[in-house]
Amino acid sequence: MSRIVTVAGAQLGPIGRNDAREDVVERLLVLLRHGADRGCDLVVFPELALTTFFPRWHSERVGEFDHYYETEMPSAATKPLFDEAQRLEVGFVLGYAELTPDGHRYNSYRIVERDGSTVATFRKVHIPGHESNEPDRPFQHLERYYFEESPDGFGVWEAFGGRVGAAICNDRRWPETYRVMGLAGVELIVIGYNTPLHYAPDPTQNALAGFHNHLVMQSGAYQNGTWVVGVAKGGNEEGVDSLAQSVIVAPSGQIVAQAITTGDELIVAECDLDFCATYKQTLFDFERYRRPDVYHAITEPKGRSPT
Ligand code: CDT
Repeated sequence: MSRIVTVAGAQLGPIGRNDAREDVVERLLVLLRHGADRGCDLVVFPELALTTFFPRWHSERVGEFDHYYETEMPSAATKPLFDEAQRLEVGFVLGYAELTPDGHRYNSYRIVERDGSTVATFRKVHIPGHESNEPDRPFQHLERYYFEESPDGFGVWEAFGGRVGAAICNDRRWPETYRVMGLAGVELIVIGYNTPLHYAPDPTQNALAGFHNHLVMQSGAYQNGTWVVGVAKGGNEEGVDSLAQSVIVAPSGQIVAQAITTGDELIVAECDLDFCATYKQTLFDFERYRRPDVYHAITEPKGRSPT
């Protein structure tokens, strides 16, 4: 049986701070139907795909921004997306801000199968930026004010005929993200991101944003023998330029599809999950070649290791 999964990265352009959820969902539906027309099994949307990237603003109380969070999924506004995807028999991955009934706030990714069933809800592990207002910045990156770190870590789930994992934005920069999922046999990792092109703590990195984006996803794919789908919310959103350049990366580390705009755009690739074995059973045969006996510093508590 073929294990080819046709995957779309559904890149989004900017979402305004006052855009209605219903209007955003209409944009998602256009991309979803476009994906169905191109024979896709799975359409991957970016991080925080229903709202503007609100951590760029400070609010006196976190609760002032409750309207940017989802308290149920699907909600009345997002149900049309779930219904249409099920009708079209297309799976999808949706990024949103989650406010749980007991008051926890997560940056979340819902993975939905072609039959409408929920595969998993992944919560962002590495939360970047800062905890309190820093008015000297041209814009804030207050993710550490608005979101908690996932208590669950990374998962790999049986879905779409293979082993699927997820990460969100800053997670993609960390090698442990891919390796933890690689150790669980991941074959397809979906990643959504919002990456401002200006990095206030060290603007010398600005010119390298596109390079670093591809560097980490290509190396993560190659070193773990997995497909990686990286999907941006790009363009100029409320005055802040964000990286686009969504990509689909093969287990060889090669980019097989890339967005050419900074707006709503679908990129598509036929991902042969059996191609993962080409790398998992040779150069990166973990059972044969890894040396976890000398990697202990990786899981030691924070702080410089003596070795
Ligand atoms: N959304 C997100 O995680 N963005 C970060 C921005 C850099 S940290 C201020 C990223 O790693 O792309």
